[in-house]
Amino acid sequence: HYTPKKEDKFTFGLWTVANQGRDPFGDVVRPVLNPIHSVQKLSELGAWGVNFHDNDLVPFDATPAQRDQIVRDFKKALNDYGMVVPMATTNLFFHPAFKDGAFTAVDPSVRAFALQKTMRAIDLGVELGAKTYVFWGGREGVDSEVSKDPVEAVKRMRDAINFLCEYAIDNGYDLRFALEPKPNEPRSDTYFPTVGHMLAFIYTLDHPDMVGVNPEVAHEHMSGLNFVHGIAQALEAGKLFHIDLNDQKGPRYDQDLRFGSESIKSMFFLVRLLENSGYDGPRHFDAHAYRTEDEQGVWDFAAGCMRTYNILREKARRFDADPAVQQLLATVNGGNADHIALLNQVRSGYSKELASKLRETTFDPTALGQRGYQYEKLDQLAIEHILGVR
Ligand code: GLT
Ligand code: MN
Ligand code: MN
Ligand code: MN
Repeated sequence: HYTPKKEDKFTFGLWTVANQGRDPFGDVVRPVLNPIHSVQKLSELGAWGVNFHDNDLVPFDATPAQRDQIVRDFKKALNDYGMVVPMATTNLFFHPAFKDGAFTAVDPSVRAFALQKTMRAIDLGVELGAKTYVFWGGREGVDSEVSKDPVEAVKRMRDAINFLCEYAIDNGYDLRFALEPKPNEPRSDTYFPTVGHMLAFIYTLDHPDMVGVNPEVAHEHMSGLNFVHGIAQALEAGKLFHIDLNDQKGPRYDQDLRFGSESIKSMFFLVRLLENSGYDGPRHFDAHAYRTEDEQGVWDFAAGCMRTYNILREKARRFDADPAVQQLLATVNGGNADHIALLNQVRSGYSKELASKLRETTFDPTALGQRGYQYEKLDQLAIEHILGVR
């Protein structure tokens, strides 16, 4: 039952399996993958859908007639192989025109061109069924602080997102936007570097309800942050519109490793959180195969991402069902009944009576300081589940 099924809602970016292994020090190592071939292979492996940048599907310089032919063929492939396109996005980072960014570039022609390219890419995504539209900052940032006014950059990003929200509404599109943070790379500093920065920005927009986040494991780890906590805050705010699953070794360059291949413990808690939260969006993988792999290695990579997710999901279920875990968790979360009642009132809202009740309550800080929390025992149980001995 680790075998991926459509109802698991696994998706891959066309750019992930088609990654040819180019890096700053070496050229491509794998041939171009035809998007239709990727759709077929991913479907056979049990994926639910694919996502794409405009130019993963339609080349940057395609004519309108070529575009329409590509869309027709791709639609047929989706239909033939029973695949969906839940998300789409824009490539605003590859072409040299975007070397200083897109929506925040200093050159007004670049900023206006970026809006035009995104409107067209939104049309393309919606035509193929996308319900979520991702904005990854790409080159929105600086190498030298002298180059841009960082306050103006925030305003420019807001102008762009507000305008594009209106564009989607005006066209009657059933579409939500998901903003994807990353702290650096390809620029040495990117604006809106973390989930927290993005969440704060969203509430300054004209349509905050339409906009959420698309956090990526590797990107938060690059900032040295706890990904599970970032996801929890996004979920609690109703803002987890999409998620980019992969893995990463510490705060380095963006490694986009196979999901669950490195940070096994935090990925266990991530999957447990996602599954228990009722999140029902795509489980999207934004990762790629090692540069050492040939095409077969790419499909091994894709199968591995999905299989590891399902293994962790099963482990999380068993962990939560383990009586020893349940008993310890109940003990840990229990406590003084009067104080529980007080705190329930705190959550329901302030009152003068409650404030004076709280002021008059007596506590025993010495006893509180002497308490043992049994987290060693609890954590060891988690480790034993993860390592497969329970
Ligand atoms: C690129 C980037 C990813 C983004 C993709 C969407 S493109 O691969 O590294 O993190 O999610 O633009
Ligand atoms: Mn990503
Ligand atoms: Mn990444
Ligand atoms: Mn990436």
